[in-house]
Amino acid sequence: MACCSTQIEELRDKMRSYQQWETGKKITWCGGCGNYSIQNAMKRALTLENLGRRDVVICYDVGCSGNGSDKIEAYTIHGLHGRVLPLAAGAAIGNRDIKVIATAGDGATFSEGVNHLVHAVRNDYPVVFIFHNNENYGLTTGQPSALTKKGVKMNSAPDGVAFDALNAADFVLSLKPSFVARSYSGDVDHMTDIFRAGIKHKGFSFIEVFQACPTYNRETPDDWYAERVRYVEELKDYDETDIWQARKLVEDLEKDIYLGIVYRNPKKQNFWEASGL
Ligand SMILES: Cc1ncc(C[n+]2csc(CCOP(=O)(O)OP(=O)(O)O)c2C)c(N)n1
Repeated sequence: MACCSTQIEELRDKMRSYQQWETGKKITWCGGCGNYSIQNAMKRALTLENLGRRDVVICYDVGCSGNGSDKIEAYTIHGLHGRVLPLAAGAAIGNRDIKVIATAGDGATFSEGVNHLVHAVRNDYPVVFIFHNNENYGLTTGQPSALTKKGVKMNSAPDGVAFDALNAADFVLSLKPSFVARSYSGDVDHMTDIFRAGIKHKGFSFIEVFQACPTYNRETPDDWYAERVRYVEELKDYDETDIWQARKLVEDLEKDIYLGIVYRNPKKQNFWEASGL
């Protein structure tokens, strides 16, 4: 009985600490949008890592993902489109005692802000980057991004996208990062685990979340992902410190889409170590 009541008390504590993130603000995301579960997984990961709302700064880019900025009770900054990474790096460098999380969509990250991504990886800033890949510019109603698949018909590309899509994880791996992981908005438990691993990492954690966008990206809805996602843990002999294995693993974006920690380089010096500051 004593054991039971302790467990219930612990559960209540967890719930109270989970509720600290709630703002009660009106949600503006579409029904079925992956942002609900991504934001929930983020709250769960923070709670399970025993981080409170005054222990984190969450930096939001402009976009549907950015509209999460007032739906979480914490220090949040809603910055300019494509500029979330320098904003987050500044916050992290300005206060070593605070955990910094950045979120942005694929439009912001691979067009307006791709330059910032390159330097965030190179400098290994202590920032957890939750990259929302819904394969389009969602907030402005479905223009193709550099990650929209070739041939897909979008609102401003009615005949289909003419160019090959970039592969986000492979691009980042080519920059010699310290941490690359992938998850999917339909799997909250998996996202929670991956976000927790990213929070624990000392340098720049690049986390790609494949995100359902039922309104504007009808090509890859939840069902499409559900049939294709696989887990790195299922692979025998996978070596997450081998960058060439990692690049091979992330190549396929059509058939077997692997989720998990794809690459980790424990030897890379983070921003503080390399700069000696
Ligand atoms: C410099 C700049 N360019 C364009 C815009 C217009 N704009 C606002 S949100 C948005 C789309 C964002 O798409 P994405 O970054 O993929 O995020 P999502 O909405 O899909 O989450 C655009 C183009 C802007 N606000 N600032």
